[in-house]
Amino acid sequence: MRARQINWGFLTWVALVNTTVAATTQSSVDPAGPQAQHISQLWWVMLYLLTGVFILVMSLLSIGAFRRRSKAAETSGRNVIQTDSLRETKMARVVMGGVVVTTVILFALLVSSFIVGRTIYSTPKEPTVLTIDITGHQWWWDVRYENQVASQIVTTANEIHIPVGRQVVFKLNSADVIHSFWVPNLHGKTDLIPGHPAETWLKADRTGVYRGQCAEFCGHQHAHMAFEVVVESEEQFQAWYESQLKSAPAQLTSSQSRGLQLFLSKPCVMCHTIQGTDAGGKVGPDLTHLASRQTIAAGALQNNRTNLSRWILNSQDVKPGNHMPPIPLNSEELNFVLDYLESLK
Ligand code: HEC
Ligand SMILES: [Cu+2]
Repeated sequence: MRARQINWGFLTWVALVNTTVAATTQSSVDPAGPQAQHISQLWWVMLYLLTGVFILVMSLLSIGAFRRRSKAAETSGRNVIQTDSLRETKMARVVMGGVVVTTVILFALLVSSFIVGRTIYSTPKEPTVLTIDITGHQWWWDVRYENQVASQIVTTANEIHIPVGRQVVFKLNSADVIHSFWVPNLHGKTDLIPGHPAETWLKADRTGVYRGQCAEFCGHQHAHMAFEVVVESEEQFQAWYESQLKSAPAQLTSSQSRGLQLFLSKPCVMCHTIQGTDAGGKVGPDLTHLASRQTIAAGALQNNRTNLSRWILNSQDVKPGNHMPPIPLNSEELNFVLDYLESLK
């Protein structure tokens, strides 16, 4: 009775969590782009085929186990030698048949997985109009939209916006160890290897928010190295891009400007960039549009005031081992800094 109650509680919890994060999906079998479509088709083919093989093998095994017992009872005392040689030729045929069928099935799967691999990692078909540079860091993602004009480059972190139906090229690199870029709804994995730039492309067929994550163990906080791909209409994407190009607001309330002064006088300035201010650090994520992002610390926390203050006071509590040290601030200072960070829309 007790166990059952706990289970119901657990199920309710799962249901609640699922409804709160329903807007974001992460699933390889719910494809939202051509490459993920190929991968999920291959997955279903394998599932159906191998389920068939499993059922067949299990049925034959049960028949064999059952038959053997009755046959043994039947043949006891008769001409055992003749029955044995007959049975042997029969067995040899069955085994040969099994080997042939297995080889054919495995070969078919090998060929189809090879074809899918070639197709999804093929060179882009359309001329490239949007290229995004992704740099993996322990344990967050630096995101930079390429542009020939320096003032048109957008830099952000852990949240990638792309327009629906357009091919997007990703250039992947790592600042430290090997990471892997994986958005299951959109594409397979591509590794980020330090000093060895990789390139891949994808295209999303429908709008939505698709969760991605690092898929190569990269140290202590590997599990907290997630990101979101926001697929939106062309207009929404353009509007987002325009807003990301802007520098941090210059018109500040008095508490916000106290916050900025604190940010610039504390170690924060050494590690973070805020466009339009003197902060130009490159160790941590660009904070120019921090308040426009859904999550902080690579998906570890929802982006709200409570979580921001938890993070700033002691990020080591939230994400032990991450590369941001705890910064001592009294509660008045913390409030100023939070007021300022919340203005970075
Ligand atoms: C030694 C470098 C360093 C210092 C100093 C530092 N940070 Fe960070 N900060 C980081 C790194 C690295 C991350 C990413 C951590 C992660 O997600 O693993 C980060 C993440 C953040 C984030 C979350 C950003 C996001 O989009 O996920 C905020 C907000 C932030 N820092 C604010 C501050 C503030 C405010 C200060 C000063 C009080 C500060 N940081 C001082 C390195 C630093
Ligand atoms: Cu990782």
